[in-house]
Amino acid sequence: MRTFYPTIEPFDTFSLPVSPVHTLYVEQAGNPEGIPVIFVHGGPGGGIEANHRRYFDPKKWRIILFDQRGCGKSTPHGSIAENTTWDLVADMERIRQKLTIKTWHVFGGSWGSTLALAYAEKHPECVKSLVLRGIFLLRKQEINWFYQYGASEIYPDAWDDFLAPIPKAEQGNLLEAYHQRLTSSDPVVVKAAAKAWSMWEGRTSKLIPDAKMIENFADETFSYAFARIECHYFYHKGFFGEDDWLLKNINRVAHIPAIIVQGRYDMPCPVRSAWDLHRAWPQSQLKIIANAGHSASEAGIMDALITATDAL
Ligand code: STX
Repeated sequence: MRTFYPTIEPFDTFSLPVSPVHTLYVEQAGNPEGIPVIFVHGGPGGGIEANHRRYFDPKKWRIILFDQRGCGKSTPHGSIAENTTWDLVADMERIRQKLTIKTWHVFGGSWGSTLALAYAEKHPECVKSLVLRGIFLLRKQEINWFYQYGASEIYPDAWDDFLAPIPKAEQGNLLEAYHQRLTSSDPVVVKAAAKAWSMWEGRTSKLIPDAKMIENFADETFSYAFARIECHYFYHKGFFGEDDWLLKNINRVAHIPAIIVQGRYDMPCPVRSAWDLHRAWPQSQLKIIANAGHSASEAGIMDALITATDAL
């Protein structure tokens, strides 16, 4: 089984203003002369971590990572103004141009798979390959599964805590109820809702619960951006206009080599979506990990992801 490459520090970090509101944090690690790869993090609102650099051989790759609008070290923290899928796609182009990179490989998991696909379908000529994990197409059925009914049947204990901040009368539409609270002008209301929203995902993201990871999801600063930005994107249906936008436009990336890695027991992003994507995109390679959930750091998922980046 492949495991993480050694810890590395970035050789370059910078701030990139991308709109009157937002400035992004961007970093480069690995080999400055290496093959460019852009790492697309999850959430939306999750931010990058030092371990995200470790899915790539640092001798081979020029690894580019950035915090998407409103999260991690990007500013303003938790802002949902001027923050849509298409803003983030445009930001990736801004980063590519700023670094004078012609084409790059794109690596993303969970929401990172959503954004990577949206980017590739808009700018296929810039994309050399896609490595996608924990496929999330942001369709109504996926939002409903995780935030209304489905995953609730497998984690009823964690689900009760997710319901707790919402009165019974509003539980028929939890996305709406959470959206209202996460955009409230009362910081106490926002804070409680953000923690409950984020904990639900933290508690369901690994096949075997991981106390350290759950603690990270509960963190006040992290959960504020993560919950507000996720809920904003999901409430607006990912800004896709059509439920099936990513699948309908798959022909635009059909020729690009793609590896899909998916945990069989992924709760936030059930394997159905990886299957639907693979069926719509026969040239893609799908690897279902029999003993894994959602997280990129689970052993089988990590093994498949590093095997994939080594093979490219
Ligand atoms: N939301 C799942 C997602 O993108 C659809 C995601 N889950 N956890 C993460 O992202 C982080 C580990 C990046 C926080």
